[in-house]
Amino acid sequence: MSTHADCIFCKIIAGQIPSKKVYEDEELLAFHDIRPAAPVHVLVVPKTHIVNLQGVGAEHHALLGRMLGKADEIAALAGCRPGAEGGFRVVINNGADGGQEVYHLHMHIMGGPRPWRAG
Ligand code: DGP
Repeated sequence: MSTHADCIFCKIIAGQIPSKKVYEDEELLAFHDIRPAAPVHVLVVPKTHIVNLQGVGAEHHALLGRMLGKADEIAALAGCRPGAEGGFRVVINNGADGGQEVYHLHMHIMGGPRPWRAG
């Protein structure tokens, strides 16, 4: 597993910075966003340090698929409502033009009753 000493999400994964955990397995961690943009706002991160989707290698395709495949389960654990009346948004920001602030790949899951501010 690759970690970066100065990466805030690697520190959360290592337990060096506290977080409100929603889900954890051997490859992924999900925790509540510190600056929620929706009533439910969690981040799903791979435990291995991947910067973002730019230049991601084929060796990570299965892991990326798992992140998406786990989205519904993690959204439910976090409190997103099920079914057509509920649902959630998934966002991955990449690079400066993509508005990425933390350079450890993370998938935002946002949900809960509208209106909420994320466009
Ligand atoms: P992005 O713009 O996609 O890189 O979003 C980074 C998100 O990470 C932002 O919504 C705030 C969140 N965040 C930054 N630092 C921390 C932290 O220390 N703890 C938690 N829980 N979230 C953080």
